[in-house]
Amino acid sequence: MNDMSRVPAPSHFPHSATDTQDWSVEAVVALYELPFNDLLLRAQQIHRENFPDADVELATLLSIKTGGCPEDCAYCPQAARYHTGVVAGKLIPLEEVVAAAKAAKQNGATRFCMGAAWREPKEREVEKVETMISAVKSLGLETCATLGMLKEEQAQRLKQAGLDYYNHNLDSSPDFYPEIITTRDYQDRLDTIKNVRQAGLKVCCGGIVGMGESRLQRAGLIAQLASLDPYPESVPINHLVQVPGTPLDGATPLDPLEFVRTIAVARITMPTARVRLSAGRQDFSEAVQALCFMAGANSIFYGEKLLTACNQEAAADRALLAKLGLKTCGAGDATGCGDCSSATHA
Ligand code: SAM
Ligand code: DTB
Ligand code: SF4
Repeated sequence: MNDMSRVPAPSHFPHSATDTQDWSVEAVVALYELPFNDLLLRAQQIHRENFPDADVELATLLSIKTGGCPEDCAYCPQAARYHTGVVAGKLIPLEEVVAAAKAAKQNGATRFCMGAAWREPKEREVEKVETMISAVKSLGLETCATLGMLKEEQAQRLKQAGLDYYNHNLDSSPDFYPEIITTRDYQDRLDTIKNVRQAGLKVCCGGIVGMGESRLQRAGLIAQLASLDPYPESVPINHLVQVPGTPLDGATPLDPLEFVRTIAVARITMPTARVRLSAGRQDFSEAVQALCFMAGANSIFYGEKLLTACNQEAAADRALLAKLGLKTCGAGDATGCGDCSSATHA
């Protein structure tokens, strides 16, 4: 049953990060429960008010340290304890990172995200990643890294090396989280996000849906993200990539329209964020992905590979964006897409 009285009127929605408000789980559920077209209309209105060009950001991922991770994230093919066929490697050489970043830029990506299968980086690892960040930044790409838990001092060092964004996901709602991960708790994640903010880095933080959580729990994730003060500049919404050998392989698939609703709710509650249609996108038809863009998604992971799993082919992405008449953020422009022209999200 729709109860519009629980949904803030459009004029009361926050329109910049300075307007960050506490989103109750109940208010987010009320958005989810709107008739589909009402939800999409509202999301698209808010999207256009904040992103008049409606451009799409292309972010390319590279795994700089694959597999062998001591954590027990039930979705993750890189956890050493699951037998997924992912071969554990060492931190890759700088030259490989630079070559991949050059190729990503050549293909039109504006953001380059380096991921490592660590619980947290050691000091000498931070040093090596600093060198990688500086090299990627000097190519004129926006830089992002996801290395696990981070102390404030480490975040400061990465910032000084040229890091723009740090990705650290909340992954799920606080109540569902213990069913997915037991080796670090929700507060550890919030602490890392705080450390990243304190260091002056921009935050990339989202989660995964399709892990068997309820709608209430999806709303719980979005309420947590939207109530971060300020909310993240980038919000990756991943659709579980089911990997044989992980405990979540075989989870009941999410209704694709529920995924579209999740994108719309993220857009409405975090109006100036780049909402990224992230991992697991290749499971959705072009029509569903088009609905995600209508719902306010304005970023994608772009390139044949995510970290270890396959992504939609870059050529297929270019064809889809062309078919939909969607522009991408300033390809080849060192300033990236100049997204979030609002002061706090610049
Ligand atoms: N090890 C670091 C950490 O966990 O913070 C960084 C890399 S980790 C792979 C980054 C994120 O990828 C996870 O938090 C999760 O949201 C996402 N992820 C990992 N495996 C996934 C899967 N099978 N499907 C969807 N998203 C996944
Ligand atoms: C995020 O939210 N999704 C990306 C990125 N941040 C690092 C990772 C997706 C991983 C999908 C499974 C794999 O490739 O191993
Ligand atoms: Fe390790 Fe990150 Fe995978 Fe968790 S998500 S097992 S911390 S690589």
